[in-house]
Amino acid sequence: MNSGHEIDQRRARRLNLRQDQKGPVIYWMSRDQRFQHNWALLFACHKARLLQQPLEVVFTLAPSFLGAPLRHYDFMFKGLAEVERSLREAGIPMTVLFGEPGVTLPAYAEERRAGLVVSDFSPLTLVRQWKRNASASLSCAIYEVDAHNIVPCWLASPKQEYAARTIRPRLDALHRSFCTSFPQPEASCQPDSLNFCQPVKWDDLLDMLDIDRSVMPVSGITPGTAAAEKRLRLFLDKVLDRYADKRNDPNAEAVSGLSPYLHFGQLSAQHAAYEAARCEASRENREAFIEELFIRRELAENYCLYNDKYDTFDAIPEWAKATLMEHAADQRDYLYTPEELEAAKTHDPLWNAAQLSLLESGMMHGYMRMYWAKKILEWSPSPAAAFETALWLNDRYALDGRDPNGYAGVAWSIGGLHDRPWSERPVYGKIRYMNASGCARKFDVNRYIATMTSAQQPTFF
Ligand code: FO1
Repeated sequence: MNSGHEIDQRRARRLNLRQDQKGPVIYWMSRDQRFQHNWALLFACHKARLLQQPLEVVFTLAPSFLGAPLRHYDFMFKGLAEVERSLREAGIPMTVLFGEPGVTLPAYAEERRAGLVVSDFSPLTLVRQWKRNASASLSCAIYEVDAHNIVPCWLASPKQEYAARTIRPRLDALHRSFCTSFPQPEASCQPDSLNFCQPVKWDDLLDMLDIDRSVMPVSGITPGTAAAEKRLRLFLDKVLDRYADKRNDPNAEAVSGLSPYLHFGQLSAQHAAYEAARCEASRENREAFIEELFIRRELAENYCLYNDKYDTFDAIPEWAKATLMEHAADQRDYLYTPEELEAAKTHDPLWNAAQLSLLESGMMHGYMRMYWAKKILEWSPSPAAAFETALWLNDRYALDGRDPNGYAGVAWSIGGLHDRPWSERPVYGKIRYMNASGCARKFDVNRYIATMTSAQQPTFF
């Protein structure tokens, strides 16, 4: 790297025991879909320099991905096309392989006689399966670099943590040495021209996917790293100074709006935290934002890494399972099917408004997500069904769906994950309770309902 930054070797770990060989270096991009502020790409550049070999980036596009509909691929492809342009400007070719990643990646590495492969980190079961399959059949070394978290997930803790208060000291202890600025990615042994590397045909790839095309792209947010940077700047300069006391008011728009960019890796959480620590806002506001962006988010990663049932009711703490099962037969005042909930057709206008914002914008205010999920617990036939329905709706419509934050969020709301027992009541047992009058004490619920149900926001039904 040109700025003397050495990469902290603790960010990388080996996924097989093979040695680096003389051959091209491949960065197998998946989670961190960006050119700047990407430790996996920087590690690959570092290896390419050491081996004096060319570097290339590969994205393996699976025919489908955990039920993601058109909305998510539209956002992801627009971001990836921007990455392709940035890489091309740096003389780094990008290739997209269509098919089962655990098969297409090793086959391509073989064909290219790759010297080594660098992958980025994801705790999700499906992606870990891809990597297990790829690592087993690769004849070269493969590394995994945590480019998504400030503190590498496996370093933060060797086990599932109980709550924010148990992981916070571990993260705080490592924060200073890991939350640094980034060097510029640089590949010094590239071919003179990239004419051999055809531009990716994104539209053709979109047509090849086996996906649900009824969940349409959203219009209110622009995909890609450039838009993410703009949003981050606007948030730090104009919004953060009222974050601490307004972040639980859905009408105040005092949230970062960065979660889709963070989910697709179009923005680095470390870069956001590094800039937040240096902006004008008060210490209280900066710390409140870092708590969400760093502690809460990396606690969610820890949950998914060490609890392989993370997307099921079984993953929740034993005390919560016991209390919910004790109240499983309690009278439910209202019962709705997943389809009725999807259509925002309940008796509760506040809940309907939250669901409409999910349908319409692909986003839901953090405070409303808790209320929204807890009412699904209240209005579903069983806690396990509620867990499933909440994840199904979140992953189908939320731009940041299929993400550790989402799995931990539903498990917190419905299953008391990372929370504690509260006073016992019907249906919830000792799970923390929320209701509309509690919301009304915090913000103007009628204004929120009016905004989300206003005529200019056409509904899907
Ligand atoms: N990552 C990939 O490497 N290949 C894919 O085909 C792919 C599809 C995809 C669809 C929706 C979505 O929300 C994420 C998707 N991802 C894909 C990227 C994704 O961010 C991560 O790989 C996983 O979230 C693992 O954390």
